[in-house]
Amino acid sequence: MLTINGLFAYEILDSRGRPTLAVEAELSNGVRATAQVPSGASTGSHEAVELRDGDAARYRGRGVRAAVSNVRALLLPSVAGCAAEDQKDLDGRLIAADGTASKSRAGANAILGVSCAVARAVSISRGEPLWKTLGAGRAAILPVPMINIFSGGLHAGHNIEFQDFLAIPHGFDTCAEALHAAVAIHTAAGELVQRRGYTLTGVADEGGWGPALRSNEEALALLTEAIETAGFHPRDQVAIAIDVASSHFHRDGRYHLTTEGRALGSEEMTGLLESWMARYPVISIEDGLHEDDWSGWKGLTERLGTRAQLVGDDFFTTDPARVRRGIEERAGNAVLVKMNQIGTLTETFAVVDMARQAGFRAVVSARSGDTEDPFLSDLAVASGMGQIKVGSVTRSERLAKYNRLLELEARGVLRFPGSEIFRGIV
Ligand code: 2PG
Ligand code: MG
Repeated sequence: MLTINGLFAYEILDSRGRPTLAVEAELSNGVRATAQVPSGASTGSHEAVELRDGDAARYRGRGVRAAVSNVRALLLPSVAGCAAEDQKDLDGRLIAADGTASKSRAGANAILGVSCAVARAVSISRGEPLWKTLGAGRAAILPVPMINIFSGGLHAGHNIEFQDFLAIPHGFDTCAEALHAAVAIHTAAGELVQRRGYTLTGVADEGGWGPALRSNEEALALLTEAIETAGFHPRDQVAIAIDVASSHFHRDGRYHLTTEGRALGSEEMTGLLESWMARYPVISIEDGLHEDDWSGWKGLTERLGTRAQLVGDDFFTTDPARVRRGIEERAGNAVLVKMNQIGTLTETFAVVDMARQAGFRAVVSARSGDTEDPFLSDLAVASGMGQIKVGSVTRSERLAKYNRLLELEARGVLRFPGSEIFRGIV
């Protein structure tokens, strides 16, 4: 039996230059493997707790030395000598060692690092690709990427309110062709905004363009035009997804579209999204309403649910209990899956399996603060849900994930489902 021999954790920096953890696991056969932990900026208030030191003298309080020492002092004693291949047992022990509902004692960042490092060490020990170990028999497929072209909100200095305008290159036979289309659209979009007189100074948090556009709708119009300019058919080949991230501009019961000089209620927001779906090839809307607006979400789903993927990110926070409620109350019809929102692989897969059984779609997602670790690509493949969201096609923490997908496709074992994933809405 393969058992856990040791854990070694250290502080590293994420793509924003903020501290996060790397955790190395060593198994009884001497195999060692490391996993790096991602970190969000537009976080949902129901996420598991990312433990930060709070020492203002280091990284403005964002250091993770306490989480690092928790790996050795708190988590290792509860898993040392335990079976490495029983992920459920391992994660159960980590959750018990922490002992809080929000994982605030050890830190979800510390726990996730251990959960992922052990899984990777097991895959190396078995001589199999990580996705195979993670999938544990689930039908694996390559995911269709959802690629950031324009950023707003918290990821681009609040230029516009909506956070993400993304291309979904689904009408292609291979993942490589889908990525080729995404790069062409990203380039065309950059040229287009410059021709319209906007200045582009570098890239936003996830590698997309972050121009100070006049309105949210302008981003949709420009993206649609960029898809055409790059030579693709909007909707049939390349559709649009938006991450409204609406909790982050919701105050006193209203959605404040400051750039547009108006504040909307839930129903008006739903109406606005519906009108944009009619004018632009939008097939996926993430966090269209506030994370605690359950009745608004039910109305949104009733009105748009047969025509669009309505994704809960801050709304579901990869929490099995919240996803179950969404399924029962018909609030939303898709889940954004972020490992660090919940803190273990076992709970992450619980959400994936729950989504699949309920006929929900699922999008496996990176964080805006990410690392060069490509773990996420194998997770997306293993999930079998056919969608991944990593950010744009620049910045190496993003490319590490796409390049892993390209490698997996080149090896010729996995199928790319393309448009099949969006049957009924494209
Ligand atoms: C999101 C993510 C990724 P963050 O809102 O979907 O784009 O952002 O990691 O900042 O929560
Ligand atoms: Mg989001």
